[in-house]
Amino acid sequence: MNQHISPTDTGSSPQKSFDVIIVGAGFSGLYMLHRLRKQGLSVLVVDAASDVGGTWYWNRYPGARCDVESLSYSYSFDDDLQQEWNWKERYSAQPEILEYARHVAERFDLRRDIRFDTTVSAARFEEARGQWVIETSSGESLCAKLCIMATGCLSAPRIPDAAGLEDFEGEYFHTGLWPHEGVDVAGKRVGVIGTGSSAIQSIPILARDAAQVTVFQRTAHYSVPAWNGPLDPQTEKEFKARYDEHRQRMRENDSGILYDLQDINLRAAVDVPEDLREAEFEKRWQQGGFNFQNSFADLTRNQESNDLYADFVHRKIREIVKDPVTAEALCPTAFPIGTKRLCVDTNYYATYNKDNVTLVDLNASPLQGITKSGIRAGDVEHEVDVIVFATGFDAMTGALTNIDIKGRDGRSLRSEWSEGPHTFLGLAMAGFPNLFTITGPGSPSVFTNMFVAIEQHVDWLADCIAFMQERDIDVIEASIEAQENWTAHVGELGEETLYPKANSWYMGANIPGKTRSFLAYVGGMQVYGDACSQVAENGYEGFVLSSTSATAQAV
Ligand code: NA7
Repeated sequence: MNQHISPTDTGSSPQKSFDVIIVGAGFSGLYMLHRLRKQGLSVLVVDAASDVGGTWYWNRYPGARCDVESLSYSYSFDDDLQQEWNWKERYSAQPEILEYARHVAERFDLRRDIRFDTTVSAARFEEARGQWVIETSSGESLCAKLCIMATGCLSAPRIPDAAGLEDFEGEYFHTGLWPHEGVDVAGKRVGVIGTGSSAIQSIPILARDAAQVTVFQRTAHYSVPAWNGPLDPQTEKEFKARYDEHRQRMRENDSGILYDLQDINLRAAVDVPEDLREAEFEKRWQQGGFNFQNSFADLTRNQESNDLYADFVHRKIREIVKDPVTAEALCPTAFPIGTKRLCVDTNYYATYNKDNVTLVDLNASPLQGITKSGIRAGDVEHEVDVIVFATGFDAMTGALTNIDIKGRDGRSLRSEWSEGPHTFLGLAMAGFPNLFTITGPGSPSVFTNMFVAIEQHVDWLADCIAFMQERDIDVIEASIEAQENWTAHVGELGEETLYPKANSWYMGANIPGKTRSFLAYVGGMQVYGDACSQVAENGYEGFVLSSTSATAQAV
């Protein structure tokens, strides 16, 4: 595939034509570059950011931290890398994860093939040339035979329409676009809009530093304690001694995550006597993190069991939060627990016991808009100096539909997805030849440890591209039949769960006007990985492969 293209040296040359262009220099893009380079391909990565890291480059809000434990949330592809890198805490904070991304970029000499500060505005497939043409915001055109969107699941931040924001005389920030120099809130009055994971992580830190924090809550979210702390060197040593085995177990379970005890309790919560059930909830609560969800097997499938989980957390909230009105407002009731991503916190609920923290329940006092000096909810104006929009993302599809992607015959991905995304395996779309997505909609992505999902996709894609190289295949495209069958399957699996009961970003329901659909594959990482392997073993069944070369082998 690369014989017509000169070797890449993007650092110094104005080269504009490549075998592969990868959009995004987060953990997907970095590993994809590493793999494809080893296959002798000329590869360029472009990213809007000024450095590597993707999500972890942008999300620098106070308290930003991964909700998957450090020893699991990292690459497994290089044993020296995983042995040598030492994590500081049980759950890594954003600066450390960003440092890890930088370390990987250095270690594998990746930067020379990455063009930073380059936003991709459009990508179109030119059928006659068999090339993707990538337009950047600087007006430059780049082209490549293959285009891989490594654009992330939570990378299109969204500030909701807030009447009057333009008149606000203070400062405002979105958590996902936090200034790199930080924000000094000392002595200031801060208003936080939103109570999802980003808010739940940042509120305790803001409350420590600011004079006053007022939290504007539309929907109370469930959070479990992280019990974060320094990573015990002995634990790390023992884990690393069996890293390969642990990684294999991660790939072979639904969530891609390992826990201390565990694993998932296979009984249904409703089938267990109350005292044993309480003991199980309590044990998992004391372990911290997502393991709480594994107390029983039917959390997201049985409303009756789900209610028992919810009741346990409600009681915890009432125990922690001293003011009964605030405690009641913090008890989530609008959706089954677990159907919006569970938050993992450090002192979130206890923060409401501080004198300088106030909760405004937007159900009782709806958000009216922003004034010159604050936020109006109901008939009260709350004066603030800083507004923090912890209002989330156009998740799963936003980073892709923000790019004007045009496939065969000029068809637009935005239009094709106006009623929800249709993909084959979350990897490819019919009508968009030689275009791939890493952790795209319809793949497990956010339902698993992202590193497990990323490595599985990148490995699969690298093998697929090697297959194309070996056989002189120029064009690969998902068939419409395979795509529609897969999309229906993703939706059907979702409908068997309680997830559709929540207005969550998993369902596309957090964005006004976005069609409600099930955006990720809920069948588990291993089942999904097997399905991908099967497709490859059957000669990329479900894809149409073609070649312009007379020497190409039939497939
Ligand atoms: P989330 O989880 O989408 O949370 C966004 C929050 O912002 C949520 O509480 C929303 O309330 C709230 N929101 C959004 N729009 C509005 C308006 N217009 N008015 C009031 N409140 C609003 O985003 P995060 O950044 O916290 O977390 C995203 C993921 O990153 C998280 O799941 C982890 O995986 C890491 P709503 O619930 O929609 O009523």
